[in-house]
Amino acid sequence: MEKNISFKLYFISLFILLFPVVAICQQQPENPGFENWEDVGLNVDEPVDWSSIKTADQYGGLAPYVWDQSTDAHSGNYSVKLYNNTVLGIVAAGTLTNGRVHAELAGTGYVFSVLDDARWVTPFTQKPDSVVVWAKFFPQGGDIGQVKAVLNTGSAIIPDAGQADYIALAQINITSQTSSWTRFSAPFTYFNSTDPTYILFVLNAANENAHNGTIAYFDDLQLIYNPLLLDLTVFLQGPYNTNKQMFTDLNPDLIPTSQPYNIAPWNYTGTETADPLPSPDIVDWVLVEIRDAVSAAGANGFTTVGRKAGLLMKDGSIVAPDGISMLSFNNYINNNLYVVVRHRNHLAVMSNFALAKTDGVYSYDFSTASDQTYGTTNGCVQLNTIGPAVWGMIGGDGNANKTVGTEDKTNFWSILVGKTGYLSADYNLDGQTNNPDKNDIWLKNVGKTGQVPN
Ligand SMILES: [Ca+2]
Ligand SMILES: [Ca+2]
Ligand SMILES: [Ca+2]
Repeated sequence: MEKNISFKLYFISLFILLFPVVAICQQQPENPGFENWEDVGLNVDEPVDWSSIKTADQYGGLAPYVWDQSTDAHSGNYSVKLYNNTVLGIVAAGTLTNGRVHAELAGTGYVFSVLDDARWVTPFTQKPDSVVVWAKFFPQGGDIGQVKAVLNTGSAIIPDAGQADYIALAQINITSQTSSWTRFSAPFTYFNSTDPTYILFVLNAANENAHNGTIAYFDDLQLIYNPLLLDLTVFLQGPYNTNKQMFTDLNPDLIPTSQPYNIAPWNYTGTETADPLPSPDIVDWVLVEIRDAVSAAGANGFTTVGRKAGLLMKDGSIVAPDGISMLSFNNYINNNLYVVVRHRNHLAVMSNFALAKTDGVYSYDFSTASDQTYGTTNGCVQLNTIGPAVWGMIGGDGNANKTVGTEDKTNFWSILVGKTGYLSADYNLDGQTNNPDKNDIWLKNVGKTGQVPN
């Protein structure tokens, strides 16, 4: 109780600190369920933000109807029905695009974006992992139903053997009759690291040499973004033992089964629990924060896009509350990803470098060098004296105010000394507050300040 009271008194001023968790939404296609339709002066309405060959840049008047609104929907009220149709002896393929159709009387039409006309272009800046559509398909003569999505820089067309201005392409092929609504997906293949500016889709009832009578129904187009997975390694000075291992003295009796960061100054309301604790190797809970910024210096608190509580293992890895999985975030990073790791009585650390993604996982090891931590030697401490240096988080901040100061002794350690439990002044995490916490941890660090940008 004493701890809680002093905590609250001390942190009145810190309550004003905000942790704005800004949700950067994952961009999706326009009108992806084909629920909204508009009269564009034709016998058949078009889905809003989509167009077909009657609104092509030329020959629209000659073109047959190859699309329709269908009440046979996967969800909602409508789907789009595309069908191959013959006029003047030529079979036109059922086609729909978020760009515009360029029609030719014979041979090679294509779809393209009209950059200065919102009807025929879709600005798009993110990098999805795959595209999904629900479809029913009734082919004739070997037709293949297709959905193609191209991330591009604005002048791309589909099809284009040279793939000019393509950044990524995803292509779904539906190769056989599919009588009930079925989910199809295809991954994006990225050709370079350029950021996209537009996305261009084309949905077709035929690949090439369309056969009359083929019908395709499409609904619920969706872009999929894989979860952001973190593989982090960090050590706490307090429980550090040797050889990149930490003691686990709080485990299992003293570590709470719910994440402990639901109080000031963290005010993290996540519902992570680990009951029972899934591993004897757990050292303690940590709070992991992801920031989306151009540079480390610019990665202040306002760039925070997500927070999760995780379990710190004795080998320095941080895992999800199940004790096995990597921490996972459903966030899209627009700029660069920086990671902050917080512990209840150590100074928080932030990655000095943007995290790189390898095989779908963002990995970062704070322990290998001091410059892995933002602020370098001001923000971390060397944990060993022999062998390759191991760097870790600075202990002794009992009131979690970003500074190891006198109050961490007088207002926390002095009050709790002699007590056993999960205590803020148990700086070496052995379950007791006593002289080693003061002499071995706090005293060595007094005056140090956390380097994570506010
Ligand atoms: Ca629909
Ligand atoms: Ca402090
Ligand atoms: Ca202790």
